[in-house]
Parts: sequence; structure tokens; C-alpha cells
Amino acid sequence: MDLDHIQWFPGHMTKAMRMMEENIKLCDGVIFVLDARAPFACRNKTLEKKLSNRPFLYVLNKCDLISESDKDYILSLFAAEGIKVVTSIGTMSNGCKNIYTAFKSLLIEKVERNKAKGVTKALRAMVAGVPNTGKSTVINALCGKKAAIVGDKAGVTRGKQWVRLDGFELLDTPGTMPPSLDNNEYGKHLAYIGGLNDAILDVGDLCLALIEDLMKICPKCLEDRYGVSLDQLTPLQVYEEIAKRRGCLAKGGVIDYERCGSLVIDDFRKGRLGKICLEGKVSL
Ligand SMILES: Nc1nc2c(ncn2[C@@H]2O[C@H](COP(=O)(O)OP(=O)(O)OP(=O)(O)O)[C@@H](O)[C@H]2O)c(=O)[nH]1
Ligand SMILES: [Mg+2]
Repeated sequence: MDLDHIQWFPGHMTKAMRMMEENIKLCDGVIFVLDARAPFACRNKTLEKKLSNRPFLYVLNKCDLISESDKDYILSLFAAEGIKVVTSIGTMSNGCKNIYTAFKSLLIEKVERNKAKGVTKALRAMVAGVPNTGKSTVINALCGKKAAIVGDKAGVTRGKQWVRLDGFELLDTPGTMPPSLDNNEYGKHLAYIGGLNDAILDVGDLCLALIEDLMKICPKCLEDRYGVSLDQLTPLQVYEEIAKRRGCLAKGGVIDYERCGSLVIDDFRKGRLGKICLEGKVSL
């Protein structure tokens, strides 16, 4: 799958990045939400540079979708770079409880200074990240109610929104992509996890690329879910085998690639293929 020919950096993101640059002065720091299945593809060095006058806390969200060993591996890679990361599960009650503590400790000097002056001021965080990583879900988990709109596709949050809780104020922002991708692999990962707008992607191409990558990362995940033996099969043959087994056939028994593609992609995104990290210990 080649992403060169598609318009994956839409104009509204340029606008969103500008908004974030303007609003960063109101914030004490940035909470940057990553999808644990593709954390490195989710990083946005351009945005990091633009917001670099504030400390960053990375949140490895959707940790329920990766294994413990991949989680440890990713945390070790971030630690090696000296980057502070906390893990979370936005959809679980209590799944984000360490974020506030970590953010507070990142700003400990400011907290101490305020305390010494007798000032009680809420800490303000800008919550940023690639589309669909769970920014709004994490905010809702932190404030214990549905304050921000969430959805299972890219581009749900369109404008900025302040969410205020006791001692902590969070600025929800629209998902933003890095304006240039370090490599095509990262682009693919973002497409698999639903970070790109699906409407601009060809579902058949996307599914074929995903099957090809899963055959390398976790062949057993495909075999177990669909009962297909991958031995000697090409990715296209695996695709067609899955389609037959799942009854994704049009009139005359012709394979319905689109229906099967949506099914496999949805299975991957919802974790039904198992706990799979695209950038874990066993990657491409
Ligand atoms: N499995 C799992 N799903 C999650 C988690 N956090 C969020 N989600 C799901 O991910 C999807 C996207 O969540 P949102 O909170 O809308 O993501 P967002 O980053 O605000 O997305 P945009 O506003 O489009 O940039 C929703 O279907 C959430 O239910 C998590 O920790 N685990
Ligand atoms: Mg959102």
C-alpha cells in the first residue's frame, strides 16, 4: 500500500496545529496521547517542536490491546530516550488514574512555587495526539463523566474544548497528524489503527497490507480467528480464504473484497484478533 498519492494531511489539521500553537501559552504542559499499538507512528515531531516551550507527558493509551511484554518493551524504548510515559486504558474505570499524578510531578517546581505563595491554581494541560488515539475518552475518564464527544473513527473532535475538574483543566484538541511521515510503514500503521480518515483509503489495499504485515507479526492471530492455515499462502490467497470462510461472497460466488476487508480491519481495531502491537518486540 502506497500512501504517496493520497491527501492524508487535510487542511483542517493545519488550522488545528495553529490553534494549538496559539493556546499553548495558556497551558502548563502537554499530555500527548499515543495508541499503544503504534506508539512511534503516533509521535508528531513537528508538533513537539512547536509546543516545546512546555513539558510533555506521553500517555500510552489502549494498553488493553497489547500484551504486557510489548508494553514493557515500548516503555523501555521511551525510557532509553529519557521520555516520560504513563500507561492508560481510557475505556476502563480507573484506567487513567496515574495521569494526573504524573502530570503534577512533571510540573512539581510550579506546584511547589504556587504552594509556597499560597496560590491555589488549577494545572492546565493541552491534550494532543493523532486522530482516534482516545484523547477525548481519556479526558472523560479523568473527569468521570461524558464531557467530550468520542467516536470510533478519526476526526471526531473538531474544535478546542476546555474541560474543567477540581484542580485540573484539560484542553481537548482535534487529532493532528505529523505533516510528513518518517516512513511509509508508520503511515500504514496509522491507517490500520484508524488514525487516518477511512474515506480516503482503499479498503481492499488496506486489508491486503494488514494481512501481509500480520502474517509476519502474528500469523497465529489470523489462523486462530479465521481457521485458515497460512502455510505456503500469499497474502492475497489468505485474504480470499478468509472471505470464503466468512461468506463474503457476492453473486456467483465472486469474492466481495470490500466486505471482507472491512470485517478484518474491524476485527483488528476492536482487538478481536488478539493483543497485537505493530511496533512491539516482533515487528516488521
Ligand atoms: N480498547 C480501547 N479503546 C479505546 C481506549 N481509549 C479510547 N478507545 C476508543 O477509541 C475510539 C476513539 O476515541 P476518542 O476518545 O474519540 O479518540 P480521540 O483521540 O479523541 O479522536 P479524535 O477526536 O478523532 O482525534 C473510541 O471508540 C473509544 O472508545 C482504550 O484505552 N482501549
Ligand atoms: Mg476527540
